[in-house]
Amino acid sequence: MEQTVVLVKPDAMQRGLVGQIISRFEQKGLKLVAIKMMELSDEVLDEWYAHHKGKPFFENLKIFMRSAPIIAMLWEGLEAVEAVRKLCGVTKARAAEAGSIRGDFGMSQQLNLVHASDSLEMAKKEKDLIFSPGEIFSYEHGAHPLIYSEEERE
Ligand code: FUP
Repeated sequence: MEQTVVLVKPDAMQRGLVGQIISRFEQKGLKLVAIKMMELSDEVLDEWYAHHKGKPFFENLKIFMRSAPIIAMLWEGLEAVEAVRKLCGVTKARAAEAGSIRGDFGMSQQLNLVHASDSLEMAKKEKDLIFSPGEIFSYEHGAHPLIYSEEERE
């Protein structure tokens, strides 16, 4: 099964939305395998947003991402990268689908509440940037037989 990284960004932390955001992933049937509160360093953010380096919003984006601690999580599930991106909604929150996290809680393109890995390759890179192996847990999810068919669990 795939693993994908989610960050609860500083705006969602400050607005007290951590519980509601985590609930979305739990309710979907994803399995939480790592979670921690942390501050992102300038170096990590340079790596994280390397594809935006040099763009006009880059420095402000880094300032925003360092304005409060964040919650980092690793969620596991079948085709989890795509499923989690859908739950988050498109980048510009005011255009995001109602029902998605950004669609339900936000209006901004930068203060858009959550980050989700955009590919399996990025998920692996982001996982290694954030978590050490000892912080990632392997366990049986008790509800899996009610969430996936037998073939899907193989
Ligand atoms: P996403 O994968 O949805 O997080 O979106 P991107 O990788 O395109 O953008 C990463 C972050 O850059 C966004 F969450 C917010 C920020 N951003 C801006 O601040 N302004 C922009 O014009 C585009 C992105």
